[in-house]
Amino acid sequence: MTDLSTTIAGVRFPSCFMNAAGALCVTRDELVALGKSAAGAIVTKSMTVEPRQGNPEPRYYGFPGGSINSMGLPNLGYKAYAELIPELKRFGKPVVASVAGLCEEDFPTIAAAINAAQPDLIEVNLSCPNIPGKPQIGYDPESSERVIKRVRQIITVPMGLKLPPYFDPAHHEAMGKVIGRYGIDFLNMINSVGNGLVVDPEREAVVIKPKGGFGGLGGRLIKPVALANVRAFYKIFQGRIPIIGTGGVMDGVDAFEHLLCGASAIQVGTVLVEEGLDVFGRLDKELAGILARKGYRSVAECRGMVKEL
Ligand code: IRO
Repeated sequence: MTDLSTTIAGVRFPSCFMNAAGALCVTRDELVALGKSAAGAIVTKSMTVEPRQGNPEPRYYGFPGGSINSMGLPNLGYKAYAELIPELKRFGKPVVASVAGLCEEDFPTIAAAINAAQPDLIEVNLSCPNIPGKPQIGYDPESSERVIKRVRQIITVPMGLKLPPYFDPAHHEAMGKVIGRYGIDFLNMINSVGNGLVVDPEREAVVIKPKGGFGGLGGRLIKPVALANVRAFYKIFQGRIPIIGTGGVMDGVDAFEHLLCGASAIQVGTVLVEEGLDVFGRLDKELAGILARKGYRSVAECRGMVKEL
C-alpha cells in the first residue's frame, strides 16, 4: 500500500492533499464539508478583523487554462473562525487557519485570537493580490519582516507563510534571508499569480469586475511558476523547512511533480472549485497509482528527488 500521509512541523496529515485557502472554505457549511470529505486537512479562508462581503461580482472566472479571481477577502471575520475551530478539529484531520489582514496592525490582533483557539497550524498570508490599493506584503521584504516578527512572538502552534510567486532568484534569496531569521515552521507557495488579465474576445470585455478585470491567476497555467518557487525554497533551506506546494495541480501527476521539486503536501484551488470535493478521492487514487508505478512507497520517499541534468 502506498502511504499518502504526510507530516508537516510534527503534525500528521492523513492525506497530503488539502484545499488551498480560499477554495470552498469561507462558510461553516463549506468547512464542515471539507471535514467530511477525503481532504487531508481543513484550511480556512484567509480571515480579516471584520467580516467582509468581498469585491463585487463577477469575481471568479474559470477557463481552459486555469482561473482568474479577485474575491477581495470575503470571510466571516476572525472571531467566527476562532469559534469554529474546536468543532472543526473533531474531524480527525489538521485544521489550518489562514490569517490575513488589511494592514500590518491586523496580523497580530488576529494571530493572538486564532492562536488561542488552537488550530493545528497557522498560515500567515503575505500574498493577497486583490485588495484595491494594497500591494502584496510578500513583495516587500521589509514589510514582510515587520509582520513576521510580530506574529512570530504571538503564535505558538506551527506557523507558516503563504508566499506569492517570485520570478527572480534575487527575490527568492531576499525572502529566504528574512524567513531564515524567524524559525518559520513551514512555507506554502504559491498564491495566485497576481494581476493577470483575461479577456473574452466575443464580448470584447474583461471577465471579472473588480480592478478593471485584473486578478490572480490559478490552475493549469501557473504550474511551472509554482514548481520553480517550491524548488527554489526547497534548495535555499536544503529541505529543512517543509513546503506545501500549491499551484497548477489538476491531477496526480502534477502533484507528483510538486513532491519531486520538494513539496511535502499539496493544496488545490482551481480544480477543487471546478470539480468539487470528489476531487480529493481522485487525486489520492492518481497519486497512489503513479507512486506505485515508480516504486515509491510514500510521499516522503520522493520528496525533493527531481534530477537536475
Ligand atoms: O481575493 C482573495 O480573497 C484572494 C486572496 I485573500 C488570496 O490570498 N489569493 C487570491 O487569489 N485571492
